[in-house]
Formats: sequence, structure tokens, C-alpha cells
Amino acid sequence: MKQLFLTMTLALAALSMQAQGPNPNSAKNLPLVKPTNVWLMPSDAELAEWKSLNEQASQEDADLPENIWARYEELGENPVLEDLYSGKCSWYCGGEVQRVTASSHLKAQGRFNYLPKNAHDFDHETVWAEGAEGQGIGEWLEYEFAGACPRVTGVKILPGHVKTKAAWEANSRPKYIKVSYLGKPVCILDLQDARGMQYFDLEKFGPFGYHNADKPSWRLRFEIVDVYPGTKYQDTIISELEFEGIDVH
Ligand SMILES: [Ca+2]
Repeated sequence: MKQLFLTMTLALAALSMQAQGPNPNSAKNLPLVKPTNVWLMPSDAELAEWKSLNEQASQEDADLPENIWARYEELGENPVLEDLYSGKCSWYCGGEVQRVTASSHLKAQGRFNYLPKNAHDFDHETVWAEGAEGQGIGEWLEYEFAGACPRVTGVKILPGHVKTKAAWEANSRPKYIKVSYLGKPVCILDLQDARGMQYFDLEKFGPFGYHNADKPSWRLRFEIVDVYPGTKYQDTIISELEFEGIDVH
């Protein structure tokens, strides 16, 4: 009887583990953090229209008719475009990233390169792609900050190749990203499979950094733990990974 009970208990435990699915943080017991906000990209047609108007508006002698200007402003109100291109106040008014490095990157193809710095150039069309075999599990991006840099409390990520819907679907997107501060794992970001800017509030794990010129430089590392597979390519891509924080204004 005792043995039957034990067998049943084990069977139930196995069932419950199956129901929960793979747990990326079971090994390290790290907290899983969901995005507090997800802002979707405009449609491809709206993006193309915005890009064309943006190029016209950036000309030195730009003189757009009022209705065209209004349309440009309307398209620019998409939260992702506004965040990247409006030049509004943010942590970057005082914050600065000194260097972006990665464990690997895909080699350039034609006029396109996939360097780590592309993940932090405030351009949704340029991307970092890991260059390892397969889907890049274990590959990472690392950001270096000066001791004096304002402190970081949040991360904004545009996962996947967001330039077009087709490119986004064709390539892999990060699903779980492990965040490490000063070489120590902090948490795992639980990304949605959404073509948009995903904001993660990490205040309770930080703030990260010092905002003190007497302190040394410091780093945040973002490691791919799992992915949403692309339909055509295995390469895992991040279009942007930026920061929010304090000690500014
Ligand atoms: Ca970029």
C-alpha cells in the first residue's frame, strides 16, 4: 500500500512537471520578469510612409504642406517611433553606454552588418544577430557603463528583426533573456513573441550602477536562454536594447 502511494505520488509529480513545461530558471532559481509594457510597431505600410516623410522632413529646406506634416506627426505618435526618434527627454539626457560587445555576431552580408553596436544605435532597422551555430542559446550582448553614469532601473527591448513583418517572422526572436550585473545573474526576462518595444522594470533588482565618478566602470550582460524560432533562419536577432533609469534631470 505504501509503495502504491509512493508510485502515485511520483506519477502525479511527473504530471505536474509536464504541465508546467520547461522552466528556464529552474537551474539558477532566478525570478522571471514579464514586460510591464509592450508597444507594437506600426504596420509595414505605415512604417514605409513614415520613413519617406521622415526623410523629407529631415531635408534642410523641408517645406511640407500642412496636411502632410500632420500625417507625419500622426504616424510618429506610434510609441516605438516616438521613443526612438522624437528626441524627447529620457535617461539618455544624462545616461550613456560606453561600449556594446557580444559573444559573437553574424558576418556581414552585402551592405548589411550585424554588429553588437546595432542593438544600441536608436535605429529600428539595424540589428545584432548572434553568429553561433543553431539558435544562439547561451550567446550574449554586454553593455559597459562608466562609474559616473546615471543608474539604470529598466530595460527596453525590440526583439527580432523588426524592420519588416517578413524579416521578423523569418528570423528567431529571444524568448528568455538572462540579465547579469557585475557578472552575477539577476533575473530572466520573459519576452512576448510580439513585434514591438517591450519594457521591463528592474527597479527592485537595482538600481544598477553608481552615479559616482570615483567608482569603476560596470557591465550588464543579456544572455539568450531560449528563443521563438524563425520560419526561415535560426539566427536570433535583437533590433534594439536600451535603458531607463534615474539620476537624470
Ligand atoms: Ca538598431
